[in-house]
Amino acid sequence: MPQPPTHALTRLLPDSFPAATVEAPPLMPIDLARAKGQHRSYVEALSALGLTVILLPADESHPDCCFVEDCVLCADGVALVANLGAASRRGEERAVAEALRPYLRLEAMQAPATLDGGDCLRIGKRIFIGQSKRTNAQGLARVREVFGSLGFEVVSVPVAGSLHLKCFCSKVDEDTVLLADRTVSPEIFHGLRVVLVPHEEAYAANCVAVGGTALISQGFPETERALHAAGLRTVALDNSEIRKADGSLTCSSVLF
Ligand code: CIR
Repeated sequence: MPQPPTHALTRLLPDSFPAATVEAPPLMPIDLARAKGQHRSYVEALSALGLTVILLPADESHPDCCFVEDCVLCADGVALVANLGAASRRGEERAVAEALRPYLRLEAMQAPATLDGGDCLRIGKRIFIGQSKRTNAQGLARVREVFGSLGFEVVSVPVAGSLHLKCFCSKVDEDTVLLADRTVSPEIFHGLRVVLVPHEEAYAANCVAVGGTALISQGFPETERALHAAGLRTVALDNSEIRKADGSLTCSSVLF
């Protein structure tokens, strides 16, 4: 079984963050100072989970650079460095890869393969890969090539109507997935305990859980209740400004 993470890689928000790539412009513009404050609280919360936090400097030429999750898929001592699905984001992965090099064996991905880490959900020895606008069949094939030989089963999951797979599901522990109702069939996760979140709270199905504590987005009471009923402690974080840039909680860290 994969080892629990000991480290969290994060990256500061650049001042250019309000120009982040978005599916639709937010109703209210991003408040940069608040966004930075929310990111600081997130980093502190990761540290309080017992993780050693690595904080990379921001890259002003990449407004989305804080969303480090998308740059890499890590499992069992290997980091597959992504060819990011959004052309505007390509290049973000370089600093992330260099920061991981001392800890993990790096593997590369070449075009036409594309992949965003937000489409990658590893639970136990299975890796679920969302097939979205950002992650294509060649990206999936590269994941199979790299991680199949390490004993992982790689499962393709169609993603329509959401940016990434993890916009509506995430790992709670090695036996449990948090999933928003009426997104994909729970059958995809056969053998796992599925904690269901009401469809209206789909955003909160993206949590960062380590050692029985889940960081969740603030303002989603049903999700909090469901996680408590499943035996988890929760820490609710205000993620409202990050959300305006289509970010969730997992996207701002790489756990390894
Ligand atoms: C993007 O569109 O790529 C960024 N604005 C948001 C990325 C969020 N990433 C994630 O949830 N893994």
